[in-house]
Amino acid sequence: MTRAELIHQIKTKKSFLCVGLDPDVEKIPKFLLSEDDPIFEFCRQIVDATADHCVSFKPNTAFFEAYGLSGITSLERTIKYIKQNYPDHFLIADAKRGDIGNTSSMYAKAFFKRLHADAITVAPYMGKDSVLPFLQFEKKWAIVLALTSNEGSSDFQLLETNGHQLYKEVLEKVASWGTEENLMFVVGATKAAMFRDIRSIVPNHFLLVPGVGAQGGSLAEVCKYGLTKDVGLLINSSRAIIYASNTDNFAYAAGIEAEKVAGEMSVYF
Ligand code: NUP
Repeated sequence: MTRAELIHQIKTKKSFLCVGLDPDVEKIPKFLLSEDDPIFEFCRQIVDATADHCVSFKPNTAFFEAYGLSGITSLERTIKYIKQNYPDHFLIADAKRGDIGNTSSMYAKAFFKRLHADAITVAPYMGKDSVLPFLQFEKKWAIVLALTSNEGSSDFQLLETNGHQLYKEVLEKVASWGTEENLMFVVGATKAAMFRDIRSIVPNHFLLVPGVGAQGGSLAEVCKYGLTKDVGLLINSSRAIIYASNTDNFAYAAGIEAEKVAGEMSVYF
């Protein structure tokens, strides 16, 4: 998907919500467990119920890989279902890959060619040759971790280096490896106070922002400095939406929750 297509979707829907698909058999409604593929069935129903209110879906691969081969099949089926039924939604594989160049090339092939994801999250720790292979595919995106939402983000990302914090070095350097058409950054919603600094380094890049909902980040705080003229934000919420209820009406409840977040976003248009 191109940047222009993504922006068009966002402006048409007045939403920059990304629904995170983090399926967990311990948490999904029990009645789904009798299905042949409960994980896929859960995701399918969540996708159908929330698609009108979001512009993006983000399956986190860990929640599929945890079930081995059947989990990988559920992931493939989920992505295929989204691509077939909601081709205008931006599909992010949250896999946080990155390795020596030839290995990263295989990861890129796996997620872009085999799974047909639009984007993959990438850890920048191994440097330029580990990130570049993800930037070689037309209309595909690398979303590089800059300042993550978790507590441990301060262990490395906030360390002073070259006169500023490491995450700023990541933003500056990685931005020079790609373009605003194929590169985004992950910045946690729990780090809203830092968005002003972040926008001074990457004024136009899209930011994928997890951490609202279950992790307590504030949409309004993120928007204050994070929004650009092209919106420039994809705000992810996973648990708060997909586990809004675990009754028979779980999908409906997820839809209501997604609609609520999208409603909060609509005031910015
Ligand atoms: O910094 C990050 N924080 C984060 O939570 C980068 C991420 N990719 N994530 C992911 O976003 C996390 O692994 C999970 O899939 C989702 C947030 O889920 P929730 O807290 O909204 O349930």
